Amino acid sequence: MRTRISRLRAAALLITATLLATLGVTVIASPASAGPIACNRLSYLNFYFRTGGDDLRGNSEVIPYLITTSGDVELQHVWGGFGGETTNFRTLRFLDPGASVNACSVTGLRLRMVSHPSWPETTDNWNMDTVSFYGYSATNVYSYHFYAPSFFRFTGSQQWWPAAP
Ligand SMILES: [Ca+2]
Repeated sequence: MRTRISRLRAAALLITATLLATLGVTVIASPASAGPIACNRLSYLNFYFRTGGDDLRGNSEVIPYLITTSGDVELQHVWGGFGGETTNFRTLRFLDPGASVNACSVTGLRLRMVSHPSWPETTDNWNMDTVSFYGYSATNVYSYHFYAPSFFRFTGSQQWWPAAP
């Protein structure tokens, strides 16, 4: 009986340590508020992009990547236009439909803005005030949340968020 209890205690300690390790990785990877809600395979992500004073043109493209413990996984690309001072909603899936990403392996988000100016436009700039997303399983179970409150200005020479160190 005593052995059984100590095994249970050891299992509980292991689970606690694993949870803390998971949370620790999330906190270190990004200043954002982010983390798994449930360890389910993600199927789609509902994104909210808040634009500030400089719009994202209709011919500009945003390429999102989930940062995971086994590398970056590319999502479907997003196109503007996002008007100034608006919030735009997009449901995104993985670019590779066969990609398998568990919510508990996600540690953050990376975005790249690519401008495709048509003459006589110059390169687009975009002020992203906030970005958030909610990840869901194939059976619509809410499994991951991400929120980054930090303002960022994308330009032709600053295409990546977070900015390269
Ligand atoms: Ca713009």
